[in-house]
Amino acid sequence: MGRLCLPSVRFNKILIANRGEIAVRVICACKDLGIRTVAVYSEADRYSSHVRFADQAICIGPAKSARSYLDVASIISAAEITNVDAVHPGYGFLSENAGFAEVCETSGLKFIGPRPEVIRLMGIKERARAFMREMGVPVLPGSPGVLKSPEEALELAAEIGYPVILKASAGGGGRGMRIVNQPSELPSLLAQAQQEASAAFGSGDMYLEKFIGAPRHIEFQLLADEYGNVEILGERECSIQRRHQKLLEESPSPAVNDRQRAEISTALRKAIAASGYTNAGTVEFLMDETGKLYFIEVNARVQVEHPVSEFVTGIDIVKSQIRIAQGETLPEILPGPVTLRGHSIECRINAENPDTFVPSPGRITGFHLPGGIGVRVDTWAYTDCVIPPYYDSLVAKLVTYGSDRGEAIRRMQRALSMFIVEGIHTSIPMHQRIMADPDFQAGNFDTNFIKRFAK
Ligand code: MV4
Repeated sequence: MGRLCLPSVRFNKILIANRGEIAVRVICACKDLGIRTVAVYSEADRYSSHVRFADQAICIGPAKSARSYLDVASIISAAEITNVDAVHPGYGFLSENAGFAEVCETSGLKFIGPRPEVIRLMGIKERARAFMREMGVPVLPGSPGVLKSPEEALELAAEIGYPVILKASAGGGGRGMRIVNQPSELPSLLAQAQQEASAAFGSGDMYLEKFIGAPRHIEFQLLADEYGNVEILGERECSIQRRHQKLLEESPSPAVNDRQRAEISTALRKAIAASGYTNAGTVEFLMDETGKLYFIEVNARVQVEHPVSEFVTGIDIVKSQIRIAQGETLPEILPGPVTLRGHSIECRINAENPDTFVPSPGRITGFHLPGGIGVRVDTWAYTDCVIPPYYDSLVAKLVTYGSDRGEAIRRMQRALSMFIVEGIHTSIPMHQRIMADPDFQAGNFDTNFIKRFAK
């Protein structure tokens, strides 16, 4: 019996088109796979640890992202000079840029992510929404497509009931949204939002949804190979965030039960397979006050918070991304059926004032990492490193695992108390307050939770 021969290749060398902890995380996966690595860095990151840990490193430009980590020509040149087989985009920067994925492919480089046309489709939020609805994934009541006129918007809003939310088709992640409480406000808010969206995203297309005032943000992690196999790796609870910046994530969500998880996973497996989506991705949902889940958008990249899913599934998501891109099948990559076991929590340790959230770049003069059973730290920082002011303020991700949520919380409290960062402000004290909060401990919170912690 001959096994079906699939066109899988082995990468010899991968370029990581990113910086910080995620660049280090991708280097770890490459080392585990025996694949050599090329780091790219800006002039501000000459002494960053991703440069040190990669087999080769190339400077791609000045500190400003637009002239380095977002400079497609510089990155492609670096890939050609170093003769890599593939490019891992990490998160942020060029990770969801369909044009970049396309240039990689036309340059003979495998882009470790979905195909360009699928990235493009998922970036048009109203089309992703229509697609999911057709596939039987629950979506919020809303417009069938792009709003054609203020009159149509008023008609739809009257049917749905106020409040409604206007969203930019090309937006996402909270940009280009307007909440409308009554019909009288709608025409002017729509015009404002359209103008803002055209300026920011080059498209003023808007759509409309029923507004959920106190939602939980819950997202499902998936892996899809290049042969139509899809696996759902459970969900993450991401409601504790401020201004669309997540601060803490966990898996599983305290608000999702086994039946609901199974229902959503079944619907998503079918929808994702039909969409032609490949590699790793996340499907975001909002949970309303009655506990129902509604699709909102797809993130076509690996996310900051992927380690909590790794802890509860035992699956290395970044390694899986690389193996999928090599043409391997999910049955080859995954050890057996996907099961969720125990509980994991991630605290984002940011260089910022824990009360005001004001960024706090500068030199770390003293640094000690926690460890011990059930603790993982993903970081690029070290004693005497300098946090540049040009990029996001994520210094480390502190992730704990426990056999249940209580154990994961206690281990987080232990690890936070043993995490020492001197010379800059960090969000560690804020996380200590969250861990001690009775509502957090009870799993009783929504996206408005953090308002109580901001001064
Ligand atoms: C919503 C919403 C309420 N109702 N959509 C913000 C991020 C983007 N992905 C979608 N967002 C929201 N969409 C409807 N129909 C509230 C938000 C929202 C939010 C969502 C998740 C996490 C934090 C949030 C904070 C403010 C608003």
